[in-house]
Formats: sequence, C-alpha cells, structure tokens
Amino acid sequence: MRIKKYVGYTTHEAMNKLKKELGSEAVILSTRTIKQKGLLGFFKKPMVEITAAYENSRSNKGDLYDERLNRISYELNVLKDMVQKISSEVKDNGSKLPEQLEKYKHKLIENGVDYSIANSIFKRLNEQVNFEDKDNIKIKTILRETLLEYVGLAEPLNTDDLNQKLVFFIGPTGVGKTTTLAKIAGKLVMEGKYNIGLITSDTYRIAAIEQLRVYSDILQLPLKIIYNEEDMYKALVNLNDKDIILVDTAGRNHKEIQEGDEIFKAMNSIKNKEVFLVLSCTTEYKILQSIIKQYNFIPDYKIIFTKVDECENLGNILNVKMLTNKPLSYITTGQNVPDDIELINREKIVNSLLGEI
Ligand SMILES: Nc1nc2c(ncn2[C@@H]2O[C@H](COP(=O)(O)OP(=O)(O)OP(=O)(O)O)[C@@H](O)[C@H]2O)c(=O)[nH]1
Ligand SMILES: [Mg+2]
Repeated sequence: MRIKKYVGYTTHEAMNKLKKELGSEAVILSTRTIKQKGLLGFFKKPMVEITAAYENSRSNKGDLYDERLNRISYELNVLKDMVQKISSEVKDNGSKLPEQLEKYKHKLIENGVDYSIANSIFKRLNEQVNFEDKDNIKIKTILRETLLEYVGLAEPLNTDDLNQKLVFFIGPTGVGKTTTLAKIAGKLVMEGKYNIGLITSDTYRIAAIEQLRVYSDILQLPLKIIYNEEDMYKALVNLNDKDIILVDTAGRNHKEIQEGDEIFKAMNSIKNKEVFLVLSCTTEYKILQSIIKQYNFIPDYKIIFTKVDECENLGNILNVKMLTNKPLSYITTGQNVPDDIELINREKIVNSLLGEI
C-alpha cells in the first residue's frame, strides 16, 4: 500500500488528478482544505488536499480499455452526426437558400450551432422574408434581429420577492455549481442590500461541504448542511431572517438523476424559489441534449453557462435556448470568485455567432 497527496483548487480538480493517476481503485484517506498564503487572502482560492492510498501492483489495463471504448463511441457519434447531416442536406436541396443566407448559415454551424437548428431558423426566415431585393447589410441586419429575438433577454436572479427566497443550483458534475453560487453570493454581499444564507445538500463528499464552508467563512454567511428533505425545513427556521438563501446541490451523473431524489422533493416543496440549471459551455451539444431531457420534470428554471472562457464558440448557448425555451441568465468566464460572472449579453452572443463575413 502506498500513500499519495493531490492538491487542487477544488475537490473536483484534486479528484481528477487523483483519478487520472490512480484510477478509481484508490482509497481516500482524508480530505482537507488548505488556505493559500499571502496578504490578499480575502477572495484567494483555498486549495483542497486529498490523501489517497493505493496498491503498488495496481494494473491500469481496465482504465486503458475504458478509454479506448470511450474513444470509439465518441468517433461513432461523430460519424453518426455526419451521416445525419449529409442525409438532411440531401433532403433540403429542394428549398435552396439565397447564397448570402447560405453563407451565414454555414458561419453559424461553424460557430457551434447545431445543424438542424441552423437549418430550421434559416428555412423559416427564408419562407417569411423576401431576400431577393436586399443587399448584404440589410440581410445581416434582419438576421441579427432574428437571432437576438431567438436568444431572448437575459433574466438575472429575480430580487423582487425576497421573503426568504431559495435559489437552487443544480446540474451535472463539475460544471461549476459551487463556484458560481459563491460568485453570486459574493456579488450580493458586495451590493450590501441583502441578508444572505447558504445551504448545501452536497453531502456525498466531506470535501464538498468544506469547499462551500470556505466561501461561507470568507463572506461571513451562515451555512446549513442538509442531509434530507426534513433538514431543509429545519434550515428554513434557522435562516428565517434571510432574504436570499443560496442552495448548493451535489453534481450528479445526469443519467442517474430522478424526480424522486431527495433534493428534488425538497426543492419542489418550496414555494418562493428560483432554480438555476448550471451547464458548461464546453459540453458537447449531444450530451447537453440528454442532460436537459433528464431535467425535464422541473417546470421552471433559468440557465447559467459556465466555462465560457474555455469554449471555442458560443453555439451551444443558442442551441440550448432553442431546445428549452427557458430564460438564459448568466455566463461565467473563469475561476475567479466573485469577478468571473456576468449577465448574458445577447448582442455579444449574436455578434460572435455571425462573425465577420
Ligand atoms: N475555466 C473555468 N473554470 C471554472 C469556471 N467555473 C468553475 N470552474 C472550475 O470548474 C471546477 C469545478 O467547479 P465546482 O464549482 O467545484 O463545480 P461543481 O459543479 O460544484 O462540482 P461538483 O459539486 O463536484 O459537481 C473548478 O476547478 C472551478 O474553478 C469558469 O467559468 N471557467
Ligand atoms: Mg459543487
């Protein structure tokens, strides 16, 4: 048996390093947060240190095998997409778009907009508007206005009814739920107008609680840990003087989530609430589709896109808006708490999607 330590800005990062090297067979002995040294400690990220034990003779054949299988299934998916694209291109040939529109459509697809979404937007537009007598500037203006409408106005956290409002952050593993919650908490604290509390239901890993506790210490906000639905009601009593309570949830493999999960039962029973579905902009659209399908049972939510700084393009933002028709809310653009978050700016998104032609 050997012992090794892994350090990261979050448990997720440290766990990723650990899993990469040791696979899933390693045993976790302890997890702790270590504060970074330095004068500017206020918003400096704490580090998480995981100590793990592993068998010296561990074979990583299984990992290699899994990796190859993943690679093959990814390539099969790419092939499947190509075939679908070609077959719908053949089908669409009857209704050809004017050349200039065709160029913009390809630009959008190049910028990550799903082929069938781009197709339906342009097909509809071409059916409704006569483009024959329009020059390029006019075409671009029409297109810009159309796309702005599709993206819709961004909706921030609604601070109208602040009678102990609960704000839930849900979504897949590692997308940045806790970091985004901390960013929003930080911004609200800086505004100085609200009385804020924090709840975490991420009790799967001790380090997940620690991660939020560090932020609650820095921001001097009370943190309640809930293990089940009943704890939620206890926390409500304990935090009954708060205007806004931000609730962190455990990242879950989207294939495993169910409407009957404890956290969703608790969430559904709260009247004054807002739900943010946190998605990473870097996730492949195919996977985003399947994640969104799994969360279908939640009637109202707003969408936050994280890791926009790591994203090649913004196509997924339009894709998800078209798929869900839910309000888009914030994007996050880096790891800095609380700075790297902003309200979605639809002009910026549409400009980036259309690019320069
Ligand atoms: N580049 C970049 N990294 C981000 C952003 N937001 C979060 N991260 C990083 O993503 C990693 C995971 O962040 P967490 O906030 O722990 O994610 P989570 O969704 O709470 O993870 P789980 O609770 O494990 O499901 C951390 O390393 C964050 O610093 C972002 O906007 N850009
Ligand atoms: Mg988390």
